[in-house]
Amino acid sequence: MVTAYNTYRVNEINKKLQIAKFRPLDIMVTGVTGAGKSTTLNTFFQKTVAKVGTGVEPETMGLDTYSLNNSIRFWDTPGLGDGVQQDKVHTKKLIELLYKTYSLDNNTYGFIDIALIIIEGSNRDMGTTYQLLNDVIVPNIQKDRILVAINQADIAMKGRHWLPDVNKPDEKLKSFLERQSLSIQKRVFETTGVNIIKPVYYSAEYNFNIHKLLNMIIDNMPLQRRKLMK
Ligand SMILES: Nc1nc2c(ncn2[C@@H]2O[C@H](COP(=O)(O)OP(=O)(O)OP(=O)(O)O)[C@@H](O)[C@H]2O)c(=O)[nH]1
Ligand SMILES: [Mg+2]
Repeated sequence: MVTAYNTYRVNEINKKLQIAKFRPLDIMVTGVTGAGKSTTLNTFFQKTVAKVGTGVEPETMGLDTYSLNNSIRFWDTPGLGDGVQQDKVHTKKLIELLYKTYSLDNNTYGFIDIALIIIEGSNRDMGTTYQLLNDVIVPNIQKDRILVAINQADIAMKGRHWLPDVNKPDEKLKSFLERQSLSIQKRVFETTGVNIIKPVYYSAEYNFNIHKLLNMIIDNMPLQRRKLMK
């Protein structure tokens, strides 16, 4: 299915990539298991089989990639919170992806440009999200390359106050989500020391606020290649 997201702000994206002198933008999508990472990407994009970009090719890492107009490539990753042993394996994979490099003009750069952390609207398993941030994300990628988004806005209040006919939250749920977004921003700062941009809330399942998620990414696209953390 081709959606309008394929062309959404595409000129701006391309302009930024021209300034940055690289393409595509590579985004690692992480979050606890069941947060809706895969659903989010399915909502956005067609799965890509074709390789994207020039010069820099991803190795197979057993991870699915999705791309938008040869401009932004998303890396779907397995979620944490499925058991200690699994988490160890998945954590290793995430860190490997964050340390995946490419060389250009005698410099080495990180392959992943942005880490996007997806949280569930119901706030289930926030402990695992903070663990993910503290153990995997924050030590291994620059703070200004970390974005957080809240999915499953429709069931944040257990399905109450969602208006299915118009596909959006009522005022109560909306203000709940607003408060939640601010409180997550605050708690992320308290727990990890990272001052994230206020998370957008959306519903991948019901295609609500997906543009806002894209806006957050496009507005915060880095204009430089990523140096590796020492
Ligand atoms: N109500 C609702 N359900 C959602 C939403 N997004 C995802 N889901 C459901 O949540 C479940 C998990 O979604 P996935 O996309 O598989 O989650 P994931 O983060 O990729 O999970 P892992 O691959 O296990 O890490 C599925 O049953 C989805 O249909 C949403 O916005 N609203
Ligand atoms: Mg998944």
